[in-house]
Amino acid sequence: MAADDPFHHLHDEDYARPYLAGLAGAATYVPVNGRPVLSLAGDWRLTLDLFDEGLRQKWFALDETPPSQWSQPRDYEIEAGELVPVPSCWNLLKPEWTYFEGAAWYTRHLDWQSGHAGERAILNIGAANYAALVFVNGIHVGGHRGGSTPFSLDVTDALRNGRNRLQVMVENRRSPVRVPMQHIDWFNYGGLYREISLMRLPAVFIREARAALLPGGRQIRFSIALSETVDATARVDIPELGLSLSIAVRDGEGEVTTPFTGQAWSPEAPRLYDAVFSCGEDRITERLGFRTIEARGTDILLNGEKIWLKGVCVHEDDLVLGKVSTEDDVRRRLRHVKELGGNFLRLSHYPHHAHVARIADEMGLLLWAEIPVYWAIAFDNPDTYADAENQLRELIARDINRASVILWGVGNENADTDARLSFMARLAQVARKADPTRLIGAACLINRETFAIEDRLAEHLDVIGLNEYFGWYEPDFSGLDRLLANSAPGKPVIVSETGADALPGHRGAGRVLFTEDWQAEFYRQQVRRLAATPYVAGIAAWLLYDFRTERRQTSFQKGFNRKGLIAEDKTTRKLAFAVLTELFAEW
Ligand code: GCB
Repeated sequence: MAADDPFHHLHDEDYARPYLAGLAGAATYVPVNGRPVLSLAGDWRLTLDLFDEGLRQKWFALDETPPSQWSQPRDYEIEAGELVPVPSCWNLLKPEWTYFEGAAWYTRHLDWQSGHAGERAILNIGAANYAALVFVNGIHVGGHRGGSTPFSLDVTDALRNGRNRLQVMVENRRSPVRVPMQHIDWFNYGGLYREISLMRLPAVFIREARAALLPGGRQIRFSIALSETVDATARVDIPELGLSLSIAVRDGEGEVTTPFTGQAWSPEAPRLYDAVFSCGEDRITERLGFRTIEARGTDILLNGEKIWLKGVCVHEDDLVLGKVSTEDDVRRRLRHVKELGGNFLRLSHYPHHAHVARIADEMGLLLWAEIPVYWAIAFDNPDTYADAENQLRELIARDINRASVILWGVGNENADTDARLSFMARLAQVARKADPTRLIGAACLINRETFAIEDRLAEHLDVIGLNEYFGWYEPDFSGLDRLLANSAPGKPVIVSETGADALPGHRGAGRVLFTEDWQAEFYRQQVRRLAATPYVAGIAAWLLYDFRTERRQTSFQKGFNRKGLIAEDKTTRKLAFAVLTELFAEW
């Protein structure tokens, strides 16, 4: 069939193949980190595309002649799209879009003038759930998969001086081979829901700049990687520490180690230092905290001293904004953890917005950051593995310099099969190699046969996360007593989830499910037992706020998971909030 046949696309089910190549990933990621950018936030045109007509018919290649001058009928017209704000989640923009799972085309124009010869134009997208394809002036410049990590595309060659058209196709279908897969306990928001911007960089730029306090806490190592394998001299300056060092770069990489004379970062004293990394004309800024974290025996040590992690889990979810996290919302979230008397937050179950770790650095909170290797991932699928590994590397690359992040989580509640073991052990190795300065963990399940905290993955982890719901999904606490007595994990255990649902205002005595009273009593029973168990180094209560999830449809739930200590309005505190505050103060 000839390609100029107007009906050709009706018979081509292989239409997506050309766009599988050119995916951005951790290796092509370029952090913004204080560089000047042209923000592309604001109004975009959005057209939903349930049947993938955009790729089938190549909507991106259409010119912009007005409809009155079309020589052939079309199914796409930029101006016919809805005007929507970016960042946003489309589900919350129109009632009829609430449950939309499919592709959608974002389009906007921008003016651009090229600068110095050799200059690169880098497009940064904070996140697009789940997959994205990017077109500049009708040219396919690349794509990305993974719904919560940032990516960068070099669009220099597709841009022209003057007016340019930028199109991003975002697609959020759930699928058994994605990460996460189709069965999740949260809402599947879609869209360009984090910042998007364009920046100019010199021909050779800083791809990565790291700073880490080495074990022992006496030396800092700075390292730098450039975009090209060249020799150069880079610099790092931290005026408050009196540091001004040059870094010899060979074949694009260099590092320098120097004594640390400052004050260590901790939740009680979250001391940050302004740092500048530079090389040639390129310059990035960072606010750095310096601390060590390690697991020794069954203890977790922060700056060499034992610490108990007391905290909560939280989803990135908002009644009005969905997955969009504003800075105010993040600050409120972290203030609530502080009010609980907590020092710890688990960012479940996927990478949260980059400013969470920045603000946690400032406010002094310790973070567990993870990728959505959740429940029944296609562990025997090599392409699924590649996607998960890339998401992990992108998360690490983005947050590598955040003092608040102490642990990389490689999965949540995955059955202990051989395929899962090799998949997740590999992820743990990747994380450890990419970042030897943090703990590696995963939220594990109980071994039901031995009724103990035993998981074959544990030997690859520094910290065992344990999700347990004795008193909620399991009727009483005797099982917890048995489990804790039966287990000798030999490593620190963080109870990475425990909790009970409560509908605000629903009251009752005894074990009446969905009451505030039972949720409060649940925490009394749990924390009493966990605090008395020497190998338990921390608790992350499930969870801070009620959140949307379509799996939950009783009259108590109505589309929400009600295990929040605070309702979905982020204001109404349940009884358990005060109870847990007291329990944390006593522990
Ligand atoms: C879990 C999951 C979490 C759920 C929670 C619950 O174990 O890890 O994603 O939302 O239980 O509320 O059942």
